Amino acid sequence: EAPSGAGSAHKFPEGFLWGSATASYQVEGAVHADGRGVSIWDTFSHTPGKTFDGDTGDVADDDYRRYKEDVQLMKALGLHTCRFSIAWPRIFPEGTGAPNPKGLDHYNRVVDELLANGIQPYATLYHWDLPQALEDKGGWQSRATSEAFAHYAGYVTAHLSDRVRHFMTTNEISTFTELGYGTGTHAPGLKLSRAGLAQVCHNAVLGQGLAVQAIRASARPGTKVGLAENIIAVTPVVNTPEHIQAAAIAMREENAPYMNVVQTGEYTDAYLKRLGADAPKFTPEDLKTISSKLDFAGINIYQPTYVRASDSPEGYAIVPPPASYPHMYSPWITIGPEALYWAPKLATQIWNIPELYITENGASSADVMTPEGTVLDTDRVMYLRNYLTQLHRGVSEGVPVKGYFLWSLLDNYEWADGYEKRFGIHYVDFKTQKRTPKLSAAFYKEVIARNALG
Ligand code: PNW
Repeated sequence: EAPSGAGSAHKFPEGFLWGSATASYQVEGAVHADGRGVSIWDTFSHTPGKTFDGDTGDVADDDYRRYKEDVQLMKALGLHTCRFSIAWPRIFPEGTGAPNPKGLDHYNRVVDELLANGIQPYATLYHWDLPQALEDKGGWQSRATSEAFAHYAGYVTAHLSDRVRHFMTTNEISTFTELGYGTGTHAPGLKLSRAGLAQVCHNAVLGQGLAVQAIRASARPGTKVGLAENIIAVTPVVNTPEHIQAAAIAMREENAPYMNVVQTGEYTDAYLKRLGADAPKFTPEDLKTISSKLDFAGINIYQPTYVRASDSPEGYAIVPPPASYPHMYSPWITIGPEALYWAPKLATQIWNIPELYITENGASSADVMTPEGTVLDTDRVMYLRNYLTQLHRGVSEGVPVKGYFLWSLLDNYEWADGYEKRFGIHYVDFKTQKRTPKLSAAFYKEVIARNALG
């Protein structure tokens, strides 16, 4: 008799979508192919001292040329869906003006290849590769970029929405604004004043809203529009009503200029008060545009932010992790599986979201290839198993999560961390471009096959 412990534990609902996620600049390479324009990440990564070891996305996973092989990796896993991003500078090399048909052709081929293999494409329109020509005119500091983004979004969706039925406008507005224009650790590497950064955030959420409107105007009827946002995943320190209530307040306030304004059309009083004279300049019309109705929302969740009730005017306090708190290979990925229970639950309740996706979840590991040619990433498997268990807990309580996209299919260009931090469930030898499934790929394949964790 087989030992117990395996079986149908933690079954997900029928039709739950299992996917993987990638982004154009992190996997494509081929930065000069077929008329692609320069993006801010080309400029930034080629600026000495900005990225780990001077790493750039010039070659990355060479997925621009190897996409068929990568679709076969997805098929072998049994994926139902895949999230990928479209490089704006391939479509409009200068950001605006004349489109580049060869750029669009590439994504036509990718979409056709996915569909031919039974994989539903979910496309992100902006995963941080802003055309450099727009940055030269102020980038997200300028409202002209918000308008150019909407135009690009309408153009792409007009051409792909006969086959791509789900689009995400932006990926992680909070990350690309704060790191790109605040700390300067991501492209374009600016350190603006508090007021300057607040205006960048405003222009980015405005661009998101304008893009939603442009997509509604030009895409095939029934095309679903959402976004993928790295919300602060507030998690009550103790599961008692007072701390859960504090986490709900924190969900609004901590995400005030990002997901909260997108969902509600209002900047919170606390946010405006905190910024005072540095608050962004906006009109009531802007707020209506920013909160244009979405069909679904995506949240990227890697780590928890612990919250407790407090006597402060806000009614909550953030609890920072002590130095001993465990994390994955990237120090910022502190391990808190219950974030994948609380964040979807609170987000869907507070913002009344009808359809939610986990558009990214995953982790870096200090992966090494064994002499036998495998990668035994038991830490990533541990991480995924525990986070998915908490996701399951929410789904079985009725939290409307429709699908999960694991970051990432492949080791890839991890922005300022270059190739040092690997997030893939397939190992990539960056000298030969050989892909090898890690232990985590075998784990994920089993989860998908059983639609369950056990
Ligand atoms: C996300 N942080 O980025 C992105 O959407 C991906 O492109 C990226 O590869 C993935 O997560 C893993 O990092 C983030 O410092 C980058 O908090 C940095 C942070 C969060 C998200």
